[in-house]
Amino acid sequence: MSFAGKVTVTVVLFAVAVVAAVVLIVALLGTPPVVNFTSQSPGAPVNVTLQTVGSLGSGSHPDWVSYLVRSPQGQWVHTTVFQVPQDTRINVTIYQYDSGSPLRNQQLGQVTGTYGNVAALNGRLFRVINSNAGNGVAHTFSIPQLGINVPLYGNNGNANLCGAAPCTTSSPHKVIRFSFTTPGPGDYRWQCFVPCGAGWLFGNGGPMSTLGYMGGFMKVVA
Ligand SMILES: [Cu+2]
Repeated sequence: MSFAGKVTVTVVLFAVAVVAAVVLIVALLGTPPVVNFTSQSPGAPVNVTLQTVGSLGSGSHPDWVSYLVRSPQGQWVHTTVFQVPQDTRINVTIYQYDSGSPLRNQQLGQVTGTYGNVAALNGRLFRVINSNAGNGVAHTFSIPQLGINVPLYGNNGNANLCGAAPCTTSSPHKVIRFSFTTPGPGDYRWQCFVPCGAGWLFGNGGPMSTLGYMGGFMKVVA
């Protein structure tokens, strides 16, 4: 190869490496947006509404399972990062649109860390879901640092389930409600503990390990 040829190959390879590095950095920095619930009147309970969907239906991973957060203005936002005030009662409502399956770890079928260690499923209080019966568990809402775990009962997998978010209540769904009090300021990791990343090693890759899908942060501020 001529000297000019070697220089050309070197320059081209260097350019490819630079582009790859930039793409990687952008991907790593690309955190989902924050939905802010802190502008409400101080001390008043904060209502946080989420939904879970079996396939997001848009974006770079349309077939991934995902959570969404509804903004105080009523817009569904594809994110798993939300901000709430400290020492405040948080009333969580989750619209669950996905099917379920038996849990690998039955302990995740238990409600912990909420007011009274209970949650409501379609208005009925429950402390535990036996995921080996009925439709199983679709996802969990869990904040390990605060001892919070709530299993989300599945919909019948044979039903005509919503396949593109934001889903509306015209699709089969479950409504899960529970409350807890926020601690002091900090970023609290929350996630689903059902290995629901279909097609990934043991179900734990893809949406299970990507911010904005099956896990995120509850940002607690003063
Ligand atoms: Cu999940």
